[in-house]
Amino acid sequence: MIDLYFAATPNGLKAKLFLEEAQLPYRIVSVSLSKGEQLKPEFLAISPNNKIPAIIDHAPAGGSEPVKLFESGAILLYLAEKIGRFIPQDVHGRAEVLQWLFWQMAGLGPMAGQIGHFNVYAPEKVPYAIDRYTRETSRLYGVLDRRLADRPFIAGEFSIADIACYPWIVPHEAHGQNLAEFPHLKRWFENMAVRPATLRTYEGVENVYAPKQAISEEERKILFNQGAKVRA
Ligand SMILES: N[C@@H](CCC(=O)N[C@@H](CS)C(=O)NCC(=O)O)C(=O)O
Repeated sequence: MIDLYFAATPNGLKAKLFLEEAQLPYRIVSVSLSKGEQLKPEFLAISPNNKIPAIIDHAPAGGSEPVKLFESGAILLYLAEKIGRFIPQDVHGRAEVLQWLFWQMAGLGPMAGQIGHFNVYAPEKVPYAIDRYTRETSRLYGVLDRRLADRPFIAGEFSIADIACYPWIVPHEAHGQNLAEFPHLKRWFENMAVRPATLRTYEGVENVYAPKQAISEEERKILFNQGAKVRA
């Protein structure tokens, strides 16, 4: 059994999408980010970076003690290796997947996250930041579009690279991107969207960049005003 510490954000959805694709038994432990549950000592013991997703694998290979893991890329790689799926075994195929997984973790996620923040959550419009992150996100969408021009999935076969990227393309409108400008990416995105595991993952999930009600000052402090000191 795997415990998934989860909130329905792109990074949280990556881990859920993997578990649905793999059909591994898991249970969701909801972490309310706006209430600051990610800052509680019991969560920090699993995820010292105070961010979701995190997992506890209660049945790791070799029957050892439970494994605790944070960082969505590490989680995807760990789980793919655990079940021997969604990452090829051969050296070339594996290298392809790794580079695109790390590209998502270090590029697409952080940059798209910033433009989502400045477009939706920032208390005032900051034109320089909006311009910089819109352009960089657009560049990254372009990289992915070219990559997908001659293959159905990012690393050839379906892999954790696709699982990592998909939840970060879902909020393309909040990123200020028009998928019609990225035809190969659009085709991949539409194919990914109708996979049974994707449908199960996103069932009942609200758009994280369209909060039903504006966030309160207290929530804003918890989410966007953290410093080096952890306040539980
Ligand atoms: N690099 C991390 C980023 C995780 C992340 O940014 N999680 C956000 C939600 S998408 C979070 O937990 N934010 C809560 C906070 O910053 O307090 C990963 O990929 O797991």
